[in-house]
Amino acid sequence: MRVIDSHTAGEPTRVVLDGGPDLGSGPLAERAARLERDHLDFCASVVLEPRGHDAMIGALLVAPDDPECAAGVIYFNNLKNLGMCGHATIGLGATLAHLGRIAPGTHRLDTPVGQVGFELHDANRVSVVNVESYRLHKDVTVEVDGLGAVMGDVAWGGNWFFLVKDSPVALTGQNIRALTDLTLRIRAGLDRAGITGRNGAWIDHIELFGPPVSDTAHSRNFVLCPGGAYDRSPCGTGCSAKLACLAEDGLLAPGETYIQESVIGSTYEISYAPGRHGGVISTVTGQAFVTGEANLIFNPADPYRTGIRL
Ligand code: PYC
Repeated sequence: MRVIDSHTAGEPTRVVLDGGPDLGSGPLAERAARLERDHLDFCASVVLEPRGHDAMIGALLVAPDDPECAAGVIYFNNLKNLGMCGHATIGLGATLAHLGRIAPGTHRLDTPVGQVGFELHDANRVSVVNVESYRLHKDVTVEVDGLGAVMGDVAWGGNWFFLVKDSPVALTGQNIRALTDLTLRIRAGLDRAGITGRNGAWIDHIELFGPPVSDTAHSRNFVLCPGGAYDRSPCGTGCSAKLACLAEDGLLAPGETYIQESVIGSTYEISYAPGRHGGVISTVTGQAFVTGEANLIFNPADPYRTGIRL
């Protein structure tokens, strides 16, 4: 199986070029559901140790449903497919450029949650134009073990997020464990209370905000991903969810640039235009770097060929 690794603002992506499971044809949402139902061993084997690690996001390249798109892509971690993934789309743009498959300019991608656009500015810099993002609920209170009531918004940015404005724990590298523990408890509280996204969807990403460290940034975040790892980047879909909230609260005008900093200090430039259904169409710009090209080997005698799963 041929893969190309990259990182976007510190967050890793592994693009699977060939050798992945045959998911058939048709809408990407159906193919992504097949991946999650029948091929979780494949997903875990690509992204988990000993070949990967828990922060890694896989990107399975497939034929697009719409031939106008540069590619179809299904993002996944070890647990599930991700509807959309901002950092991995930036990583995929840089990877396709590295392979000589695309030139600078605008391109479209088919994803399970709809088509997204991206602009390749140069070998590393990519702007993603995400699916329409919106806030579903404002100021939802959730009871969190060991902490009490925490208030946040529920918003869609291509994945479901619970966004907490003022993190009760400082957003520093030294606090990663405490932040991970806190966000896992917030997510458990949401699950207990039956608080979900639209149509009962699991809110699998928790996003905490606090003051930025850099003078040029507007905010810093910490994002818990579905598998329990934290996002090293400012999280593209999390930025889209946040923009939907800022727009609805009248705190950011269309076209205005906002700099979102991650817990490791990497940044995205983000902005939005009004969407057609009352939400926002966000643009997330960041840099990705290819870090390796590899052939993954799956030896039937290897007891951990499908990843270490405890
Ligand atoms: O950038 O959208 C994103 C993302 C989701 C999970 C990890 N990164």
